Amino acid sequence: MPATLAPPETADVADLKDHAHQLRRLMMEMTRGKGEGYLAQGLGIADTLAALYFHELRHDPANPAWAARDRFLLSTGHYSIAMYAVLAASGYLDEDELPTYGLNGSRLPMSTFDITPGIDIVGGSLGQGLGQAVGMALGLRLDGSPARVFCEFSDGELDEGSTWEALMSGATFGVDNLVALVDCNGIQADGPVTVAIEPVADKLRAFGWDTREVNGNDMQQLTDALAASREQDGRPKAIVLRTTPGFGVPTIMARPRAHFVRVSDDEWGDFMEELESNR
Ligand SMILES: Cc1ncc(C[n+]2csc(CCOP(=O)(O)OP(=O)(O)O)c2C)c(N)n1
Repeated sequence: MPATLAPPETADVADLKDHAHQLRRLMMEMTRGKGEGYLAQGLGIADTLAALYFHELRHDPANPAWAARDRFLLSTGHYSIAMYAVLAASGYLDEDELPTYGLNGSRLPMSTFDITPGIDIVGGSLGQGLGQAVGMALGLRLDGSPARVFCEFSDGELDEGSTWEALMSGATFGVDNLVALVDCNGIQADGPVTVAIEPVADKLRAFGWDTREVNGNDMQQLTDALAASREQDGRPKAIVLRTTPGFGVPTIMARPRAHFVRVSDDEWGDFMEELESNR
């Protein structure tokens, strides 16, 4: 990845889909090691991370401290499995380290921590990421940096007042170098979302954010929305991602409670086959 902030060329959607598939494979293998993990959310957000790390983000894994790099902040710390997959696939981590996911003493804890190369914020306490992203975007702008900040947060984090405070401050400060990626996968810890968060996109627009809504498992829609988010018009950007937990593995997609997935040894072969036949 050249150290440049020139706008990326047109997205190679087929190539990005291959990257997303590879991320899903890595996540399956990671969960296999421990027999459990936050796999469903990871499979759901894989397309977004592939679109970011292999297309939209200006970053350089060989020079991770590059000051002008775009930042990606994962607010939903338990989506860590997806981060480790994309950090390994893009060269920040060694793939050999991935099987340590969630094990004692590992640099890859089940919820993100700043001990992991490529992870910028601690994410275990939900509802904190967007506020940090607004501050970071503001700081970069004050420094005259061309870098942008991308911040994922979940529909569960829309239950948190701190997220709405951050939405208001982002609009107040007009941080158009910030893109919020709102993962609306429809589930929280105990099953479907029951808090009245909808209509999410309309609410974000009412809060002053330039908002798009996409199928978060459709690479073309994702890359189009990311391209549109480059506009510098004084408004922060938001993309509402409608993702499917377990995407790519129908048996996991069909689980009514997919927040934390346990898979027994004899199920793995079938799951991997499902993943390969659904690419
Ligand atoms: C501030 C805070 N409150 C509660 C929790 C406990 N918790 C962990 S995951 C989770 C579910 C959140 O739902 P969502 O973020 O939508 O995640 P998903 O179910 O899609 O994985 C909760 C409540 C937490 N980590 N942080």
